[in-house]
Amino acid sequence: IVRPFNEIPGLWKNGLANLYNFWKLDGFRNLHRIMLQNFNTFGPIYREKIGYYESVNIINPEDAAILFKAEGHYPKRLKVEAWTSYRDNRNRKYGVLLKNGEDWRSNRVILNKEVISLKMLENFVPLLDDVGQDFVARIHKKIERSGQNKWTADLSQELFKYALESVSSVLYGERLGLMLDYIDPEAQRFIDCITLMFKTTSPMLYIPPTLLRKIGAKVWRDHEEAWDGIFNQADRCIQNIYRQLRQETGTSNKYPGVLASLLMLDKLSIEDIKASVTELMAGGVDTTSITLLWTLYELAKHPNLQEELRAEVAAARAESNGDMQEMLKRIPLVKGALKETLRLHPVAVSLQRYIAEDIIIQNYHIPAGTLVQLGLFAMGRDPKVFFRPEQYQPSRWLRTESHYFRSLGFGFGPRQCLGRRIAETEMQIFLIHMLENFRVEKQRHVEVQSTFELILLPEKPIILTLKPL
Ligand code: HEM
Ligand code: 2DC
Repeated sequence: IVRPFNEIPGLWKNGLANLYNFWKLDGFRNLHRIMLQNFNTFGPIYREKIGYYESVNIINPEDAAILFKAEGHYPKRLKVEAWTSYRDNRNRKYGVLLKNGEDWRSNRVILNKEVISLKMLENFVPLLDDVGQDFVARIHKKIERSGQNKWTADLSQELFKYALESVSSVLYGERLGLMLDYIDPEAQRFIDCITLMFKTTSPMLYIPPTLLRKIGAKVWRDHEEAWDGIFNQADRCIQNIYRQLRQETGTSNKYPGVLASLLMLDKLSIEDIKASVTELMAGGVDTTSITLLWTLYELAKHPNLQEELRAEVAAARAESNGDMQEMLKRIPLVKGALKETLRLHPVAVSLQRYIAEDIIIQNYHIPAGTLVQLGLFAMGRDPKVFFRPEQYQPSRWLRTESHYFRSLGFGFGPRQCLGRRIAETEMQIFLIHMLENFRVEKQRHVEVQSTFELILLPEKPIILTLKPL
């Protein structure tokens, strides 16, 4: 017999009291740990209301399958009101990230061909390979200048620049020059604005931004300023390409980048193109850079694994005569390492959908329209889902261990991450070049946890040492 919605365990009766307790637990930064704890207390399904944010939470891959089968024709995620409010106030269009319904679908179908189709990889790979080579050259220079034949640092700023340079070269078909010694201060400001934008979003998941705006709260003002910085810089890059395109007469065979391709295709309005390209540029910085930082950290913790990966890369290089696209087909363990990083250190703490139809999960009835969240961080660490989840084991993704609804770091289905192919390729190329050039080491006995600033970030700086091979 199916139990009713109202009998799902959890704290969902008093949103304000729950918000107060959440705030006392420093929940704005501990969301992932609180979710983990809730699954321990209530079991594999619980209902929750914090402030005005209400959801049903699940953890099992089999239940995730039920959730995604009910996502409907127009899958819809949690509405991040801080992001929509900003655009509403500034009269800016939503891009694919924030659109819904038919408007989302028609834009997404066109963007898919230019951004996430496998066919585009042959265009992206040479651009990303160049950035990877320049990054390695930059690190060699740092090592030389240190005079110690090694370089010890918090690599996050370097990785932000690598990520922005990579995604920009794909979007605009040209380089920003972030691998040089002196970089455009506007580009640095763009990077800082993205971090601030994410950080100021998380409290506004629970407290309506319109309210915070009315009372002139600092968090809203900072948020607005961060998006202003992001849009201004993206506008400058977009205008620049737009101008070049109008002046150009001859046709060259060179791949012109995602933006120019979309403009020439002429299937989306210029305003729609601008909105989505801005989101792609902003979405392409902290996500991949932090995932790479966590991967280097894990490789530093596991020197034998690091050597195994290096051997795989060397063999792939030899077999493919240095052709990068061929190489990418021969590095299953490197790809497993990236999956393993996203299992233990996912960018997104959860995946969510407003379900399009009634479903039954764990024998509870859940009505259509409910926000259902899959706890991705919690699932990645659940011993019922992953054998010895605390161990970083890239090879688990090569073995017969079930992968069914377990590799969800980029989301699922037609609403999954649009930047996925760019992100994966950029990260694989990065690891290839790093493994071919440096040994990564860390100080002993330093464990780093995650903190929630809308995306999950390392709670303190990760200090690594790079030594030339
Ligand atoms: C959406 C993860 C990198 C742009 C998403 C979602 C996740 C995600 C979980 C939600 C998917 C869903 O609801 O099913 C990641 C991870 C990344 C990454 C783990 C890197 C390690 C990127 C990059 C870009 C990007 C590099 C841009 C080039 C987007 C956009 C969406 C999205 C535009 C919204 C798509 C839509 O609503 O149709 N990402 N992402 N992401 N991501 Fe990423
Ligand atoms: C954060 O409870 C926790 O890819 C919330 O590149 C639920 C939630 C909703 C939407 C998620 C968000 C979480 C984490 C960050 C995500 C976002 C959707 C897209 C975004 C996963 C899980 C991200 C990082 C995009 C951001 C692009 C943007 C800055 C232009």
